[in-house]
Amino acid sequence: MSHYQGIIDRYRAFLPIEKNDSIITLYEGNTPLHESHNLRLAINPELNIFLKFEGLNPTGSFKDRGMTMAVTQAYNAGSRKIICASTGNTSASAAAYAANCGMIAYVLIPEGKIALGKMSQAMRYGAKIIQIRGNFDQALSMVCDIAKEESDISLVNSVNPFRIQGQKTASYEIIDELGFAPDYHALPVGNAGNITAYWLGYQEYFEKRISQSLPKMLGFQASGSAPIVRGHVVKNPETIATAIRIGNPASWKQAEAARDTSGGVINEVTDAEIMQAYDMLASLEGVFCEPASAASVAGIIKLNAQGYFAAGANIVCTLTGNGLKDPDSAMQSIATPITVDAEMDAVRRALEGK
Ligand code: AN7
Repeated sequence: MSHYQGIIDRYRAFLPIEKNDSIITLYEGNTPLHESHNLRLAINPELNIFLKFEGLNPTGSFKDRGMTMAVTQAYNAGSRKIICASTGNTSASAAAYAANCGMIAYVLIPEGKIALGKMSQAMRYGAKIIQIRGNFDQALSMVCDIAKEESDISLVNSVNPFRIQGQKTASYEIIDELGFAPDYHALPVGNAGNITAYWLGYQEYFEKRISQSLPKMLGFQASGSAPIVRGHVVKNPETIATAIRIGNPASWKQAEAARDTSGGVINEVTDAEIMQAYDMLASLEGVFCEPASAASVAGIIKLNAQGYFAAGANIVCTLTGNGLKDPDSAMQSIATPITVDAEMDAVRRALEGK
């Protein structure tokens, strides 16, 4: 078949996949690289700002790139059970890929701290969901222990190297589409798997001379959940961007290495800055991402205000998840629509703002 078959099929030569492996795919990847115009004008007309909209993956987040790899590997190794801790998106993705190949997905989530859309996805895909009275970091520590003790259960958090392998394909797509690597790549940082994966992808294309330069990696944590910025574990992380409410990232060292080797930065953005960028993306550009995703754009707004970027810089921001995931955040701090009688006069008056 010649139609699009997902990231493993497209980038098989760059991935640890055996010839006879059955591929578990939901046709993830191949997401748009949106060239911003109104947003760019609002931030700095001298910058070129591209948005890699990962919210258009099959379960609505970038996790699908990693999950097709992790689940394919587990399935072909004979495993029929997977487990993960999650702030929401990983659980939705794991549940979907497990459903697709008849596996059981166990997910541990922090009670009350995952967005409604993600919770409803994990439930409908049929995951076995356990809510804990605790946070993501505690959930991750527990699932790591369980996977160590139970040899028939495969761990699919990003500590699983196959997740990173899948997620690096987003960098390939960007270079394949632009024809060059951007000068800067900005993304939100939670457990720090994705910044690790993007940096790996950029380095591989550079080493193979497919691209001629490397971007500076710019990672952004929410101020209330910014362990890498602070230089120590945050015991009780808080942020409106629940996806990145993480106080002890598993790939901490790798994120620092990506920052330092690329000459980039890992910085923080406040919840207010995140929500402002979230609003700008939707209302100026027509791109609706979830709050955590907007941390990438909030971050470049902050750096731009400090004079960080030279004119003409090419910047790619990853928008990691879809705005529809989190209707509660969407309905916050915004005027609710008015209701009128179903009569033309009433509707006309409303149109005129009376
Ligand atoms: C929308 O789902 O950790 O730095 O358990 O859902 O690779 O962790 C989600 C993370 C950014 C941070 N944006 O990525 C989970 C989880 C969104 C996310 C991140 C997440 P990493």
